[in-house]
Amino acid sequence: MKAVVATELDQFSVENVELDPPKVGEVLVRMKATGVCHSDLSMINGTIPTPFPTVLGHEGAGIVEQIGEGVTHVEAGDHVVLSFVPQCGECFHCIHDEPYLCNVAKVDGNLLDGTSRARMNGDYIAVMSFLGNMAEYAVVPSICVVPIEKDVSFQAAALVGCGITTGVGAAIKTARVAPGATVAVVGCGGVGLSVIQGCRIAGAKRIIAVDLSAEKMEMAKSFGATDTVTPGANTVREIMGMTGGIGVDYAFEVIGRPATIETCVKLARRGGRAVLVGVGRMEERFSVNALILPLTAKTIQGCMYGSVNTKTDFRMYLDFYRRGLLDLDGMVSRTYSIDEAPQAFADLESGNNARGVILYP
Ligand code: CND
Ligand code: ZN
Repeated sequence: MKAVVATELDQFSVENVELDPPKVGEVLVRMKATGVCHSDLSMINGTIPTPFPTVLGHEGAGIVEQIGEGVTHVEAGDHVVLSFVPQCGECFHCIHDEPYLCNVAKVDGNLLDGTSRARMNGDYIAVMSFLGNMAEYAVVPSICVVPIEKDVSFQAAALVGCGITTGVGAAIKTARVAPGATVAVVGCGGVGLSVIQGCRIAGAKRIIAVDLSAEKMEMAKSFGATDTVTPGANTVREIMGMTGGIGVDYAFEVIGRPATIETCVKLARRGGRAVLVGVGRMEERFSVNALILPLTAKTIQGCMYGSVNTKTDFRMYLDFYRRGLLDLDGMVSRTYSIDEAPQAFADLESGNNARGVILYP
């Protein structure tokens, strides 16, 4: 089968990869749609460390082709969304209502038993986040597979696998944005635009979008932003001015850069919150002076996967979509064949798309 593989640092290509059949507790999924997220690019460029080669892909939807022994919650023919975090239901975090932090297995490019099902040129290779679903098929842990109803398109469902769940969840689950709140969203790619939609759903009164791209800020408005600010030396002053010198209740950083993280900490009002969604490099540091957090009672909060409970939230977001609360169709700017993956990544890097999605026949 064809798969998009990060072969070495800064290199990726469409490769021929073979898959072993699913073992106990695993599922073979025929992919129908895979979203191209910045985290895929971050695996290629080393922002998120990974062994090479790695089959990319962590946002997608497809059809169950075959189930391994012991799998009972799905069967062949079911439509599913994949989760890039397994949810075991038994570890410390799962039983303490933090399933997005489930630590049933190490994220080392293998499946839960510490081995891979994917082979390239005869050698076993890694897969991204237990999935590696930027491929025609994927063998994944059954606890990463969530069945959905068959009435939604695969390209809409795919976004629920990462961007939508992370972004909307950052607003309504992680930060719990209150009705009437004022928010800033710094970085309006696929995830940031989803944060904007989450803030709109939560009833935020003012949603200030900040992105280098004017096109992205136009998109931001169509998803619910009430104001836009072009980033520059005066971003903080400008937004302070717009909020009567107070700052915003919640400032979401959705890029993963120290400078924009520091901006978000400054933008949060006294008692407000900076929510860090973007994933930066391990070597990078941001700085906050030692006086400011206690005296202003600000909170800096990390957001992992929109604090998702995949068992309930994937279907909740699809329900929001059916009811017209959440725009998924407008998030898909362009679709690609798997052979066009290099173009999809080029468009991600140049910021052309809200989301690009790879479709399979
Ligand atoms: P994408 O590349 O689509 O968007 C990034 C946006 O940031 C683009 O619109 C850029 O124009 C904009 N941008 C870049 N630099 C600046 C700047 N200095 N000032 C203002 N705007 C800027 O990325 P994405 O939306 O797919 O992903 C965004 C981040 O979220 C990325 O770091 C990704 O790894 C992370 C993420 C986190 C999680 C999680 O669970 N926390 C899950 N998925 C993705
Ligand atoms: Zn992602």
